[in-house]
Amino acid sequence: MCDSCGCGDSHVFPFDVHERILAGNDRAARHNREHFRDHHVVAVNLMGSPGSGKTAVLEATARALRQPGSEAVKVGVLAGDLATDNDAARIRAAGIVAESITTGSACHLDAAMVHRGLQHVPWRTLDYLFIENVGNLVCPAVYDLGQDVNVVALSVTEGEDKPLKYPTMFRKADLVLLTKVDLLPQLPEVSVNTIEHNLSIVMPAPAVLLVSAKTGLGIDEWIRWLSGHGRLRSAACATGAGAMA
Ligand SMILES: Nc1nc2c(ncn2[C@@H]2O[C@H](COP(=O)(O)OP(=O)(O)OP(=O)(O)O)[C@@H](O)[C@H]2O)c(=O)[nH]1
Ligand SMILES: [Mg+2]
Repeated sequence: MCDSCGCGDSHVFPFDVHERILAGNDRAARHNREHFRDHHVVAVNLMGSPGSGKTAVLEATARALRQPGSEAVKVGVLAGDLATDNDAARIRAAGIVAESITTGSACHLDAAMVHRGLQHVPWRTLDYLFIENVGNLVCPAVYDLGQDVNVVALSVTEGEDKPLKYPTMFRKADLVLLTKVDLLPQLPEVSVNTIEHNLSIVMPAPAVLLVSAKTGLGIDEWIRWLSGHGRLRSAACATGAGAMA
């Protein structure tokens, strides 16, 4: 149970109290968004189930950005976690500046937490700020953080029906990263077509990339997709990857 939102349970917080919490969050999110716009930082809210591969994608992104032509792109991470610094430590080890936002009992990040987190990363100097949300397919979708784009990591091991069962998050996604595709040969019962079909039912503008943080498959495409949303465009062109249409 999340102490701050009551996870939408009207026995914990009546509807009007929950509405006020969200209104306050929206104000803080607008403030964050103004910061990001003023400093030309593209903020990416990376969401998904626990263990869907969010941190692994960020590690793979860090590795890809070390390639010639991409080093000039400045990237940082705020990693939401209930209790540990594990994810931020992994990302720092991969060569990207990263700090944890420790939420305690909260099952999602909110805009005020992100604002406080900004004090610990040199965000004004970044081209991209990735905000790895707490692993959860429900609550993070409700809280605007001031991000420019929402990305959801959905792993091939989670079940083909997850977009239909947790539509709110997928409805808000600008992109779904279908992760751990290197495992597909071991999962003959999993159909990528079915997952894509289910995503097409709930996403207003379906956009899916198949990636493997383990093999690196799809990571260039992911970086090309990011290039369509900010300054990675020039780096992608420099490496011959080209800009996303
Ligand atoms: N085979 C394979 N395993 C992966 C891949 N990506 C992540 N994993 C594994 O999946 C597990 C979870 O990955 P994480 O990156 O920690 O997942 P996460 O979404 O950040 O997890 P939380 O932050 O706890 O929600 C780890 O054991 C990873 O090694 C992948 O592309 N292929
Ligand atoms: Mg993680």
